[in-house]
Formats: sequence, C-alpha cells, structure tokens
Amino acid sequence: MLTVHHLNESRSTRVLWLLNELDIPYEVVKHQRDPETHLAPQSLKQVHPLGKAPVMVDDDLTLCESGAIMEYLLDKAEGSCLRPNTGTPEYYQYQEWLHFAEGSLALPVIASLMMKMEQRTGDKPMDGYIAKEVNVDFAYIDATLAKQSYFAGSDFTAADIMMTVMLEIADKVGLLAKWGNIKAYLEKVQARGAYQAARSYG
Ligand SMILES: N[C@@H](CCC(=O)N[C@@H](CS)C(=O)NCC(=O)O)C(=O)O
Repeated sequence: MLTVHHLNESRSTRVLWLLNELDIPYEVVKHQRDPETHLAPQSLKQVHPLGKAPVMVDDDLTLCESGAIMEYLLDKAEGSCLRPNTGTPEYYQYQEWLHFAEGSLALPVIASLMMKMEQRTGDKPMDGYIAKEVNVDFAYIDATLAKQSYFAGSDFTAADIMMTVMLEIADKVGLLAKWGNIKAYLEKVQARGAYQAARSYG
C-alpha cells in the first residue's frame, strides 16, 4: 500500500489532496510539528534523511519533494485529466505553475511567514526583497486567474493543488488582501471534496 508521511499544516496536504482526486488507495502516517519550533519531529528523519514532509513510500521507492511526488502519482494514474496532454499549450502552462509554486512563490511567502512568526520588521534588504517579489508574483497570479478559471486553463489540474497550498499560506500571512481574483479562486478550489478530505488530516 502506498504510504504518505504527513506533517500537520504542511505541503503534504498536496499529496493527500491529489491522491483523493485520483482515487488511489493510500495510508497516512502522521507526524506532528514541535509546537515551539514548528519543525518536523525526528520520526520523519527515520523515513528520509531530509526529515521534511511530504515523503511518499511506494514499494521500494521513497520520494520527497511534493512536485516530484505529484508527477509520480499522475504517471501511476495514467490518462488522468489532472495533467494536460504533453505538448499542448495547457501542458506547458501546467508545467509553469507546477514549478512556480516552489521555484518562485515559496521563498517570499515562507520568508513572510517566518518574519511574522518572529514579529520581525525593519530588516531592510529582506523587507525590500519580499515587498517586490510579493507584488510582482501576486499581480501575475491575479491577472492569470482573471482570464482563466484554473492555472492551466479552463480545467482543474494538479498545478492548482501545488499553487493552492502556497496561496493559503500567503492568505494566512495577510498577503492576499488586495487580490480579489485569487481570493475567489481559493474559495472555489477549497470547496472540492478531495481538498476537504485532505485537510481533515490537519
Ligand atoms: N520543496 C519541498 C519543501 C519541503 C518542506 O520544506 N516541508 C516542510 C513542511 S511544508 C517541512 O517539512 N518542514 C519541517 C522541517 O523542516 O523541520 C516540497 O515541496 O516538498
């Protein structure tokens, strides 16, 4: 049975959400963040040397990186409509957003979250960098969602799962206040049953 190592309030929600969308059977091993440091417990290090979530184990394959796990699951569920056909314009939009979530958006969003948790302000290089990144990234995302329903076009795909989990953190930190299209999009995808089932794991 495919196993997902899930850390509460983490990117492993992406993997659980996709598994629910694809109807692939799985079991969940839960790991709990340290309430003070918010870091993962040692139990995750026993599964993978990085000690971060998500980790997926399927037979003799152990994988980390949420994007890579998503691609693995989509290969497993061959023919799923959650990844557009290779070579189509939608496929490359899908690829762009799948990578954008971790490659571009994660750094300013997670840095904002950390600074908020530490109640840190006045750090000039960091403030300037975050303000600039947040502005260009969210303007681009909002404009994309103004012209199409989902990140890869008119259909929901796994790129939406990758992006939503990062957008939710941004929302929690208060970065989405002026971006109406992103807020409306979040409400729409959060209404999906597969999302709600994934969130029930914490
Ligand atoms: N780029 C990786 C990021 C993995 C990551 O940083 N996971 C966080 C949770 S969202 C984690 O395990 N943090 C706890 C820790 O580092 O101790 C992915 O997308 O899977």
